[in-house]
Amino acid sequence: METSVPGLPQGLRGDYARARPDFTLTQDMATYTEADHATWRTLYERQAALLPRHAAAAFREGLARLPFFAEGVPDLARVSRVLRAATGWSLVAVPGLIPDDAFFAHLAARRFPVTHWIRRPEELDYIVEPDIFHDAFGHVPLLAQPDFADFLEAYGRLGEQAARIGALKPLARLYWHMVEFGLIRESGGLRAYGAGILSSRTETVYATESEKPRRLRFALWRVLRSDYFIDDLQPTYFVISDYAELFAAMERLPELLPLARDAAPIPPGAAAEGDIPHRLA
Ligand code: HBI
Ligand code: FE
Repeated sequence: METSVPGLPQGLRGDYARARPDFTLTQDMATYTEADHATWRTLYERQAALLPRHAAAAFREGLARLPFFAEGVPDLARVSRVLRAATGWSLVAVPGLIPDDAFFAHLAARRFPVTHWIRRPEELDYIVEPDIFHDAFGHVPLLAQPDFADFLEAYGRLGEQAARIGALKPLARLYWHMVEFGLIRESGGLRAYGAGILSSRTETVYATESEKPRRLRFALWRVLRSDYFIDDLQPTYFVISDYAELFAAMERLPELLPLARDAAPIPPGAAAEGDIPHRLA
């Protein structure tokens, strides 16, 4: 289904014609085949085996609130009931990536957009566009963590402001590095909480154990200028000590966004002045 929607790349897989003006659509559980549920279970079981050693405690705690995730593609309305009770967040089904302004508006209202389709069996290990496994398995568990839930709403609120001053790029970097590929230092060592990491078998191990990538202490000004690859393992990861650090950083964004918009980007994997390395124990 080829589609062309202003603000989106060409050729996205989802059925955008079926979406409402806010890009939401109704998830129809009857449309998932047994193969879809089997794909979900295979991906779930692969990742579940890695979580005790590699995933942040908050991710594991969030997932424990969703035991039905082990059974197959989840009913988003059922997940929303659990999330609303925890942090007031809910999920909305979307056809896939949606334009920035719609995306920010949903986050600002504590609604997380979740792609309704799942990848094909032959795409098990790598997929270009986020599917329901990336969005629901990767992003949802942390929405039950109060500080992270607050941060993501605040992030959404800043999106509208950033769009007005042409500073979406630094904001997208913040999302990429700290929502998709964030690491956290816990008593048990270095753990992953980012959705892009925890929805990928290879990156879950690489991000937390490989000697190859650069790992730096989270610093907002550094992250806002740090460019990234979208189709490879990350050469640089940023490490927080707690999720409140992310929420606290939001109050400096209005001041830093225009500066980061005009600053020279830091290439993926490069070192920069003032970097504080996080050393693997
Ligand atoms: N749309 N459905 C969906 N999911 C995302 O994660 C997403 C998006 N649109 C834009 C976007 N992310 C990024 O540009 C954010 O940095 C805003
Ligand atoms: Fe994502």
